[in-house]
Amino acid sequence: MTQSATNLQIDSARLWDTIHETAKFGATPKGGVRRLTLGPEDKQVRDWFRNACEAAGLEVRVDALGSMFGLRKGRDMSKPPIGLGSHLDTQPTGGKFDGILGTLAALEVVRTLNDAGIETETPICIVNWTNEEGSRFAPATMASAAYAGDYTTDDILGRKDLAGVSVGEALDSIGYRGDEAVGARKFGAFVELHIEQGPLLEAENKTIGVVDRGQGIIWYDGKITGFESHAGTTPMPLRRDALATLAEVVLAVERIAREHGPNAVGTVGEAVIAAPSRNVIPGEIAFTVDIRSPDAETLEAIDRDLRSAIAEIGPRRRAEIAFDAIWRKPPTVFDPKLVDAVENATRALGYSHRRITSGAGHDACNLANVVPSAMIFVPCKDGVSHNELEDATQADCTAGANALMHTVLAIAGVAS
Ligand code: HGY
Ligand code: MN
Ligand code: MN
Repeated sequence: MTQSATNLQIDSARLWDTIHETAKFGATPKGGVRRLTLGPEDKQVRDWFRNACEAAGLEVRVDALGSMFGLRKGRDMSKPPIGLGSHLDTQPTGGKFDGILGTLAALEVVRTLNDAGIETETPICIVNWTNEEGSRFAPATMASAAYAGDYTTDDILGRKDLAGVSVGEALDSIGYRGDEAVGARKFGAFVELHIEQGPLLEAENKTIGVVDRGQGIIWYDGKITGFESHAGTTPMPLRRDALATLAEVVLAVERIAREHGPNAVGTVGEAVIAAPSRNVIPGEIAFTVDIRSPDAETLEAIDRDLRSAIAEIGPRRRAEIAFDAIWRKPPTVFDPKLVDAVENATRALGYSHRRITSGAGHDACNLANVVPSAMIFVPCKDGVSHNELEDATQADCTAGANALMHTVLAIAGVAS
């Protein structure tokens, strides 16, 4: 018996149970999730996801970078499927919703269509993209970026983590180096549901964010070389202190981002002293910088100002500062027609909503370069994410999944 698609609603309790069931893979004592890409916890959730997809009748394939695809047949298999999904890997201090909501909501859409006996005109394909977070291996969103042609598969397979393990070795260690060529699978469109990871929707009491743009991002790897020497015997004027030099760089990042605000941010998220010891003046430090703005010119201006600040700090502190941009993601403009489809589905469902720019990077921002793409946001508590306190409500997650489902139905069409 086919239920009418018009008033179809996802199974809220089942989605909520799924989110909390999979949160046990990498669960942390503080109630978060630590599931670094291609590690043992990621394998656990991948195996769970594969089984759930197969139980829902999907044909599951894995590509050469481990991205997972679950295909649900449509009446007209000659048409490229509509893609929906996100990522299952997390930050070291991750939460239960970042990426996970979008991937599990995609599964819930399939489960709901199955229960209702609805066949779509166009096939649909749910996706778990490998390594969206970019914490263990840089850059972030690497697999969808390779899918979109920004990197070769071999380049990404060779990227190494701090322990010197390559992406290829990590894929093999969990058995997820698939045989599908990266980018071979084409989509007719791609839609990603995600928590906002910012404060706007909650502050304005809006249920849905209709995402029309995404910030541009530049990531840098930096290395400061000073000179190790005795903390007790080296007079202050003679020191070449790499950590004190980094302190000036950190404050420059903050100052320059503020100067280019309000739509600009800058972060030094990693700093590793090569051979730390409390009575040795740090001689070598590796660090990272992340800058973002929705405006391409602002991003370039921050880049210029950062480089000139570093050119001044280094010589004055008699330290060499190597500073290389390793990832440049221009600002994203999502497909206007697909964004309208999200807004129409949201309005038809009666959810409060607003247009919004994504502050975070997402796989959909890469897909947008090769296929019409859009995103749907729901609020998260206090706008907090990349923190174990990350939280969202069942009602908002349900609303997001319903908006996702009706957007997909609108573009895929209902055959029966
Ligand atoms: O960094 C980002 O924006 C994403 O959350 N990985
Ligand atoms: Mn994410
Ligand atoms: Mn994230």
